Amino acid sequence: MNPISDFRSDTVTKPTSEMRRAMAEAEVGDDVLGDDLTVQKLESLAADTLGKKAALYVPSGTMGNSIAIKAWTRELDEVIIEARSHIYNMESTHMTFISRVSPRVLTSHRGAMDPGEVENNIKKPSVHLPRTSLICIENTHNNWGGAVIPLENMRSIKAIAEKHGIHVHLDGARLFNASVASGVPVKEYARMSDSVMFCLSKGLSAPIGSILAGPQDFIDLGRRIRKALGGGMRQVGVIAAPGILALQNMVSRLKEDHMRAKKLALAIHKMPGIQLNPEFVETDIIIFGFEHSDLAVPDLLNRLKQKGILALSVPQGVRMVTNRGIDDNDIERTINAFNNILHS
Ligand code: TLP
Repeated sequence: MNPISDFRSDTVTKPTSEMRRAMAEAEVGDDVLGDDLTVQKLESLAADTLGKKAALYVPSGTMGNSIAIKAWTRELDEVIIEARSHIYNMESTHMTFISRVSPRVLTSHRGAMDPGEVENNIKKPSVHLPRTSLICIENTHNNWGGAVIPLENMRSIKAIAEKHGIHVHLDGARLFNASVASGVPVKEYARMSDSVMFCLSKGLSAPIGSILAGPQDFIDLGRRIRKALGGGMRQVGVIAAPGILALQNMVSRLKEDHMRAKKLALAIHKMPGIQLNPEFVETDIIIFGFEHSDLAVPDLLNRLKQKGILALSVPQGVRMVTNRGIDDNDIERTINAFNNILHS
């Protein structure tokens, strides 16, 4: 058993020894000058995987989303975005800070915005009104407990966007989780948006980096914006090399994370204080409400921590994410710990 069962995120995954070897042996060059063959290999593999024309390696998902919004919008524009989305809630306000656009925040059914409501909120600019230039979708949806947004929902929103001549950006930090859980190929999801960001550094286990993919002129502009944000990197192959292995070898294992999350959810959902519908645990994220007569969320987290189990407090209650560092023994230990804390 691992000394610590770390469920705080799938970002806590460490590179495999194969990844570390690839880092040591990576062919590198100055990427700002266009010389790094390893990052070029990663970018073209990522573009092919998503069925997009071009891709850009960026240090983080947040930078990928920031670049996308900056590239698709102009100052004074408005962006339609879901109320619990990561971009709106957890990316330090780059929409207003970097792109100087305002969010039009819509509620949703477990992360899926209603297409009719999306259409009703698209504005043509006037002396009073901003221009709507972009719709952002998140799949899987982190703050909705890793919910998979149905392809049909994305298709309807894309059709509306096309009708009104506006773009769709997909925050697909965990797009491969969505694909593994639903059986829908990533290319299909990617077709429902103009640009896609996905993270190599979460369940796919690479240490650093995300990909932004889209049309060639969008990526050319994105490369300039990345430089302006300080994200132009030099011998970047050292960190891009594990990203190649992440895409080649790590996608199929995500189903193990999903199975373990489901197993944990099924085991704990009826315990005192826990408010969780295990049917809603579709991928690697479990978010549950917690209302207990003797324990508040911080108490529960402390008691778990004393037993070597790490989880996070979120506005909805508690978040636990399975990842490559969690095995079946960690799940058993965690179920026992919950039993012990909540039934004593
Ligand atoms: N999410 C992180 C934290 O920020 C909460 C996590 O541990 O889940 N989009 C989505 C849907 C994300 O979940 C995240 C990271 C990002 C974008 C940003 O990626 P990074 O952390 O690489 O900037």
